[in-house]
Amino acid sequence: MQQHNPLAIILGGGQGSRLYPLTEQRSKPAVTFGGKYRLVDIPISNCINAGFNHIFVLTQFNSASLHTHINSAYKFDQFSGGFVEILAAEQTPSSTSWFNGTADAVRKNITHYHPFNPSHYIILSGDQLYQMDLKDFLARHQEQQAEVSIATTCVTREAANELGILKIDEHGQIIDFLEKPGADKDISDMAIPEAYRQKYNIDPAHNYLASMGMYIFNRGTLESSLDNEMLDFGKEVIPHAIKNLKVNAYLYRGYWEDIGTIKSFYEANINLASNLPSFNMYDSLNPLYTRMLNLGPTKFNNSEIINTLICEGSIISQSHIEQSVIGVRSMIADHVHLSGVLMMGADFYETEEQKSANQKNGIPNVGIGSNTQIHRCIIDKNARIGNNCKIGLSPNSLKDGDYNAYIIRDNIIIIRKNAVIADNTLI
Ligand code: ADQ
Ligand code: ADP
Repeated sequence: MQQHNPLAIILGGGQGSRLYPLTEQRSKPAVTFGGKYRLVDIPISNCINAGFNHIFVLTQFNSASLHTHINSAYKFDQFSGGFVEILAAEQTPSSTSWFNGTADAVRKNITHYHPFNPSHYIILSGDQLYQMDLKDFLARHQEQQAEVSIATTCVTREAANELGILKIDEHGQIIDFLEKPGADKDISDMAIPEAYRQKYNIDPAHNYLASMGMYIFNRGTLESSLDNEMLDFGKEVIPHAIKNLKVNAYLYRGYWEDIGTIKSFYEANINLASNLPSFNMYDSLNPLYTRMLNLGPTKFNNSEIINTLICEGSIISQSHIEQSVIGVRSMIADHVHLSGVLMMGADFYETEEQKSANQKNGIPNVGIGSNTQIHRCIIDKNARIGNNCKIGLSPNSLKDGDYNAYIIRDNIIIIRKNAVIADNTLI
């Protein structure tokens, strides 16, 4: 491979409104995932596993929790020279506004990249689940002598609605691009050519090539592509590059999931607990890094656990848990029944004094009280759920909306961070 010194830029999110209320108090990259990770750990781990350890994360909302996580999780030794640094939107003498789109976010921070003298910029999205060999992505970019490369995946017509769709010729050259065509537009002429499909053995149901929102730019190419007023990669910079530059489509064949909505976030988490998860967290060559916690092993007292992930430091007593992901420091009392629950866990343990005070004040302890049953629910951190509650057991009666302690979206109940759900509550 040729010499290179790539700089990774992770687009850490606009407001994250589609993941609300999980993004009420934290930025999207800081949302927890798999009970012990944060979303940002995924692109950062892919970079580190490729040996790309100059990493910036761009964000603009609620970045305090993200700072805490990144500062405690990613410490490089002085010899590697690696770093993960957050660039939050800031006012400067030349710019007083927020980031107005992905390209604007990258442009506004350009002076921060120069000291590292990058050969390439690798732009990654902060809310996707995948394991890509980014070394291979860069190697193909160099081999093709491209100025820009776009990572792509094959999708169905339905999935194409909300993605950037690339039209290629039978040699794989990109000839057109359409950002998020929607359901009504006739895009049949954008379908992958038969010869290309056969060459790569592509399932005929997945006959559109979608941009994964991940790009490699040569250094000069990115800087000149942003030397204008364009605000967004998908809507402006990429279509313009396709018309004017040598742009290569990199075909990625592994698992990839955009986890920007509550529904896709919930399903991607619960899938981790299935018999054969789509995302492999047990690959010693591609570990998923996160913050180390000094927690005791999880303790099960006479419980039944089926297809479930349970993270460190939890105590579970005489309960039945299935198809669920249970985060760190989860306290689950007697005779609880959980199915399809993503419980994010807790930031702290309560002392015996705190528990007595809770009892005096009629507040449940952090965790889940006895005899409670919960189905299809996301429980954010430090929530207090009382005894004898029935949550989500009648999915047909759930109505989307904001009910203070919890909200309902796509038939999924989301209990807010620090929320209190009193004994005997029915949702
Ligand atoms: P989207 O993901 O819909 O489509 P966008 O909303 O621009 O595009 O978000 C891209 C990434 O940037 C996300 O991780 C988002 O959180 C982050 N982001 C958005 N605004 C930001 C801002 N102001 N500052 C920092 N980060 C910000 C894109 C492409 C499509 C492609 C899909 C694949 O435009 O062509 O198909 O990704 O998911
Ligand atoms: P989130 O994890 O919800 O994004 P933060 O990262 O800001 O939020 O909060 C987690 C940190 O705050 C952890 O380090 C945790 O130890 C600490 N913390 C939060 N609430 C409490 C509390 N009530 N008591 C003790 N520590 C807490």
